Amino acid sequence: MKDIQIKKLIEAERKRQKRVINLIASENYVSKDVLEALGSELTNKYAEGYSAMRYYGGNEIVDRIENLCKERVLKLFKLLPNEWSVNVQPLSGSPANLAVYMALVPVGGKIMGMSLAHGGHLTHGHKVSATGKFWTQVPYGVNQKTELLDYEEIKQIALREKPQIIVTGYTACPRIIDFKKFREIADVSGAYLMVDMSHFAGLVAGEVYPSPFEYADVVTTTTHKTLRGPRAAMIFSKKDPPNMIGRAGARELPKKIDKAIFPGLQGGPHLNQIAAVAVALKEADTPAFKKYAKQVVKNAKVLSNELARLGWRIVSGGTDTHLLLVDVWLNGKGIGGKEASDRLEKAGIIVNKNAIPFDTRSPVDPSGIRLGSAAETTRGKKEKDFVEIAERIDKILRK
Ligand code: DSN
Repeated sequence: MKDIQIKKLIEAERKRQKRVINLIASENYVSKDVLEALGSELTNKYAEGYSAMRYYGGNEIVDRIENLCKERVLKLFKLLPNEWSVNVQPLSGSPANLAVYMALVPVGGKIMGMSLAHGGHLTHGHKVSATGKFWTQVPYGVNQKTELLDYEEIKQIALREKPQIIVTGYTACPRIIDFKKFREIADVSGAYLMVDMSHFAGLVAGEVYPSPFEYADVVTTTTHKTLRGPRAAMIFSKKDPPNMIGRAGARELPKKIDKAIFPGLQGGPHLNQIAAVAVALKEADTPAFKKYAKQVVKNAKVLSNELARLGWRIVSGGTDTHLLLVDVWLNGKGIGGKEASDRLEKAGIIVNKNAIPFDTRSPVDPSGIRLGSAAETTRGKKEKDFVEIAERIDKILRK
C-alpha cells in the first residue's frame, strides 16, 4: 500500500487485535479468505437491482456471486427455496431491520420490541433510532426477579397493544428464546413475528441454539458476530406464512422486503461484502464450525461459572449462549461498569460496559459489563483459558 499513514494505522490495529483478549460479544475474527473477498475488485462494480434485473450492464459475474450467496445461506440454515426467500443486500443490521418495518408496518404503526435497557437493540423501536421515530415502540422487558422473559406478561402486552410486528432476538440476553411461545403470542395478537438472530446466528448454524425458522415470518441477522463473516446483514422472509393466509399481502413478504431494501433504502449492493458473506457461509457449513460453535458456548459457560464462583453476579444466573452480563456494581459493593471496562482495557481485556435490567445507574456508567466468547474461541481458546481469563478479570476488578 502506498498510503503510508493508513498502512501504519491498519498495521497498528492488526497488532492491537493480536495483543488483546477480545471479549466484545458482537465481534469475531474472520478468515484470510473472507478478507480477500472483501478487498477484491468486486468493490468496483455497481449492480443496483437484483440478479437478472439490474439497472447497469456487466453483471454476469456478480449475479452468480449473489445467487451463490443465497444458495449457501438457505442450505446452511436448512431452508427450502420454495418456502423461504433471502435478501443478502443489507449493508448492516440497522438497515436490515429498518427495511423489514418499511415493508410490513405502516408508518405510525406499532413495533413491539424489547427495551434497550433490558437487552433489546436500538432498531427494535427505540425512540432515538429511526425505527422509533417513524413507528411507535411497544416495549417489553424481562421479569425483575428472574431476569428472564415472562411470556405471559409479553402476551398480555401484545393482546392489549395489538402491534403490527413483534420482535425477538436481543443484544444482551444470554438465554435461549422460546420461539414457539412467541409464535403463539404473534398469532393471538395478529402480529408478524420477526426474529433478529444477529447475535446467535452462528450458534444456530452450529446447531447449539434452536433455529427460529420454524416459527418466524421474518428473520434478520448480521453476519459478523458468531457467524464469523464480514460486516453485513441478511433478511429471510417466509414465502407463505401459514398464519397470514387470508391477510392482505400475506404472500408478498419477500417482494415487499426486496423493494424496501432496493429501491427503498439502499442503492447498489456491496458485492465485495456479499462475496465475503458467501465465503463465510461455506466456512460455517462444516463440521469444524459446529465444533467451534459448541466450544463458544462451553467457554461462555465456564467464564460465567468462574466469575460467579469468584463473587460476581451473573444476570439471569448464567448463560446458554456466547454472551453473559455481569453485574459488577453489586448494589454499591463493587465498581461501576465504566470503571470496570476502563480498568480491563488498560490490562488488555476488551469488553463493553452494559446496562443490566432495572439498572439504577446511567447508561454511560451502568452497573454491568457484557462479555462474549466468540472471538477468543476463534483464536483457539478452551475452557482452561477461560478459567484464567475469569481469574484475571476478578483480580483487575478488585484492585
Ligand atoms: N452493537 C451491536 C452489539 O454489540 O450487540 C449490535 O448493534
